[in-house]
Amino acid sequence: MQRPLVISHTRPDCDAYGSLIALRSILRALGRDPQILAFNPIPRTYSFLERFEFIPVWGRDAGSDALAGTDGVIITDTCSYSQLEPLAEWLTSTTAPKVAVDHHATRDVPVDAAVIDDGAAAACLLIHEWAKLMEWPVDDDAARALFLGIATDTGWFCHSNTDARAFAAVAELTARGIRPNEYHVMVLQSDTAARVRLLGEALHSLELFCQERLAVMTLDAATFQRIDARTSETENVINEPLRIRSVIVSVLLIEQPDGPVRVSFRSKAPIEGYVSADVDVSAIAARFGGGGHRRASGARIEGTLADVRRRVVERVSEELED
Ligand SMILES: [Mn+2]
Repeated sequence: MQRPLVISHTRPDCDAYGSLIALRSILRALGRDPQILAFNPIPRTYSFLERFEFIPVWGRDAGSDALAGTDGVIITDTCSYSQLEPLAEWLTSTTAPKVAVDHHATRDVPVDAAVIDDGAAAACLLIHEWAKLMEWPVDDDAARALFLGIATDTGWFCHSNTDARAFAAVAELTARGIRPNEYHVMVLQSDTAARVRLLGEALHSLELFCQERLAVMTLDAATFQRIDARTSETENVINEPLRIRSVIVSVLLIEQPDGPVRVSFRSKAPIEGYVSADVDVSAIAARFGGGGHRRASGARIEGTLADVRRRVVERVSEELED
């Protein structure tokens, strides 16, 4: 691959943007001419990413012409057509070899080579380990991007995917001069007022089921309009009900003006003598045509908000009553 195209999932998170940024600089240092493409512009909640070199966006900065010289495709932080929609058709027809770098359990894109490990906390962790193994040069920008991907995908080193591997990687990256607190401020203390109001609306909608073990929040399209919030500003809202001692599963339903209801799932990992249930939310999401991780997953479900909500509550309740 001399001119690989590097892509990641739609509605990119910091792990997706971070892996694009890191792969671009690593590939360049290896003498290649990579082209990275994000499927959505950087949302205002991630404006700190503008401190990095420009990230071109499909449909805005690049179109089909851009695919012409591509002699390979690197897909990172996903490997599922449903998350690669804008190029899904092209991916099925191109003869360019494909490489996946992914830490998700669900996959349906056939690839020629893969760095896949669903035990890795982040795609950025896999890139860090891969580069280290191959002794590829990682410049300061790549290091910062990798740190961001790992820090955010582990929920700032709190989620159940946080492990020695993740800490070892961030220890090495931090030793290069990264100041974690600066990123904490940029990522977690840089919300718009609308986003915090959105959190308030979500909490206001909170309902508990199954002896308060299931938390369900709903955000309808009118709410987004009323408080001038965007659907890209819902990140982490779903984690808030997990503060409740009894809650094992948290569900957030988001009504999109046109299109299916977006449903996210989170579950607490079992802790001996403290959290008894072990709910695999990727399996629940898969039942609705979605996917993800055991503790964090999502699906897009056709139907009205009320109808989707009823079906989801029914399905998760079955799981919790087992
Ligand atoms: Mn990820």
